[in-house]
Amino acid sequence: MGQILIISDTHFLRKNELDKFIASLPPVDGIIHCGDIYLGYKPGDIQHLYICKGNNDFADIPYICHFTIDGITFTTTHGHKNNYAYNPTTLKQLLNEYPADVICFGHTHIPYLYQDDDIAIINPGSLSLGRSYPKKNTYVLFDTQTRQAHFYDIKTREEIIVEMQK
Ligand SMILES: [Mn+2]
Repeated sequence: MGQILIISDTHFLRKNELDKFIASLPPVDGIIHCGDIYLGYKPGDIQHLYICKGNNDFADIPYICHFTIDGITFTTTHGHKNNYAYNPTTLKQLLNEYPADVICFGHTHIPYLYQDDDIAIINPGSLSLGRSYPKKNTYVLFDTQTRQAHFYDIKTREEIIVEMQK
């Protein structure tokens, strides 16, 4: 059963803390980071990482990433441009140029899940500076077989329910 880790807005979590978190999970087939990683990040720092550039990132990384893991195609972008993060369904505009099964974004630090027949849109929330109420720092494990996103609280490691938007 394949799993893809989706995280975002790790901000002040340092590389060793991020490494420790990743090592605490069962092996995953890929790691998607939706932007705003630690200061000083350099491409290649973390293996199997697909990262797009956030408004707090200075490394040479792309604003939009488009890639396939386990037969599932992802388009990712941080979401601070074009107000995407605050109107997530407008991210569908990217599909013309970057066709995908799943779009991932970040920036709001609030978990989000949209699903229709064509696309899933996912914001995993922030791993270190959650802004949901009650406040939780969260991540997503995406099951490549069922194509379902499962959200987890990093503190308790319990699954949390994120209401699906339609
Ligand atoms: Mn941001």
